[in-house]
Amino acid sequence: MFQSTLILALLLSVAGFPAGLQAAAGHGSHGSHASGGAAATQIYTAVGSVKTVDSAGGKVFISHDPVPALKWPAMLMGFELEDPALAGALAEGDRVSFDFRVRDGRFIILDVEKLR
Ligand SMILES: [Cu+2]
Repeated sequence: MFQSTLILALLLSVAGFPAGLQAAAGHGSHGSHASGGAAATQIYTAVGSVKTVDSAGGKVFISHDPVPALKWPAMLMGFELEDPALAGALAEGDRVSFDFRVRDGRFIILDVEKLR
């Protein structure tokens, strides 16, 4: 009786270690753009230069500056536009600040603002 109580107490203390130690989402190399699923609802902001606008596909390729919150280096990558109409306001060479969300390995721009 005493022993099983002691074991239970030990189990509880082991289970109580800090649970916040999740691995950071790995961006991987420039090519892979892997993402963790932990922060699906978080919105990130980045700055970059528009390289290609795919209006029909609702996508835009942006050469973005580093994104410290995601441990991303600067790189050229594709983003989807949550509202494809956003593509109409963008042109190659635009310097933009944009908000995006990471969901299921996809990078979805919610809002774009032209700089200067
Ligand atoms: Cu990137």
